[in-house]
Amino acid sequence: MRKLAILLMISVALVLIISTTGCERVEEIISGSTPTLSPECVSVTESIAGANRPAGVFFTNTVTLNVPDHFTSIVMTLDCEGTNPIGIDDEARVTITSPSGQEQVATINENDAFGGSIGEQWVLSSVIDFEPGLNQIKVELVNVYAPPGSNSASSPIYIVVLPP
Ligand SMILES: [Ca+2]
Ligand SMILES: [Ca+2]
Repeated sequence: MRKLAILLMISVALVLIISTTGCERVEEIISGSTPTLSPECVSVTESIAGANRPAGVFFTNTVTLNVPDHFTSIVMTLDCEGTNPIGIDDEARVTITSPSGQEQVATINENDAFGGSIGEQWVLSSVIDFEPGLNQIKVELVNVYAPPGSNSASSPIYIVVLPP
């Protein structure tokens, strides 16, 4: 009876050792398969529903973008695909701090009181000289025209580096 108990304990221990080793192997495979070719993409905000807000900044977020040595453009889009432009009522004030400490400011998606476009609407790299490395990007969404009713809103905003 005692021999049987010892045998049982040994087999339980063996099963534990084998299953633990198996788990480690699975983890290794999962971390090893992480895709490395996808372009850099950071989320600034999910969509912000239309509402009546006073004129001024109604949303702020600061993100970090890793800019590679070579890229085609850096865009502000609805998702990480980098093809569908953002839409903001009214505009984004973007402040970029480069790795060297240089600060640049740009207004993106500006419009007049009738919705007509003014200036750069979504291609951030057309108005900002990006340095390779970690760039800090502060995005402030501004309600410029604030008539009665729904007067401020935003689509989702992602900042995407399009590779060469
Ligand atoms: Ca706009
Ligand atoms: Ca507005």
